[in-house]
Amino acid sequence: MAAEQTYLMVKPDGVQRGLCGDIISRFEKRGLKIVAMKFTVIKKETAENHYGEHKGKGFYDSLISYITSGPVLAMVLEGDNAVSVCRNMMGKTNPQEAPVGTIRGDFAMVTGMNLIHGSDSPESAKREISLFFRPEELVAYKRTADEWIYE
Ligand code: DAT
Ligand code: MG
Repeated sequence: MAAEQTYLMVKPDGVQRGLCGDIISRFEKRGLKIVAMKFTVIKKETAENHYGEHKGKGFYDSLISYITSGPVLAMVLEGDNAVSVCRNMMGKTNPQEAPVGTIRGDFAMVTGMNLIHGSDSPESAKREISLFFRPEELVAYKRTADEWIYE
């Protein structure tokens, strides 16, 4: 098992709709390890940094106001190929194209309210984790269940 970390975030619609527990639960049950978690309202500057790749696109302004409109649940999860495993669990960006069984495919209807963010590559994960967490906020511990999750 090569431990990889990824950044996940339940967006303001997920928090307001009371879906944090369901979403965390899916990742926990799959076998992802929780390394850090934070409930916070994102500052505009941080949001602009986080979504820098989308600056200039038509949806950028509404994306920034949506992601800063209320609290989010930010987390770092760890596991074998955690980035792609979590992306697959989230489903496509447009929830109407996301398969049933994914988070977006089960709980969301439109791209602008698609409930969850997840890093799209290990490089993005490193960048996003450092944007939202200080190194000492990542908790290193042995999880006894690992021997029943990984061969
Ligand atoms: P993802 O969140 O699946 O990584 P992304 O990085 O392409 O998708 O876009 C970031 C967010 O921006 C996405 O979750 C919702 C919003 N977004 C992307 N494309 C959009 C579009 N065409 N119209 C409205 N919002 C969009
Ligand atoms: Mg993205």
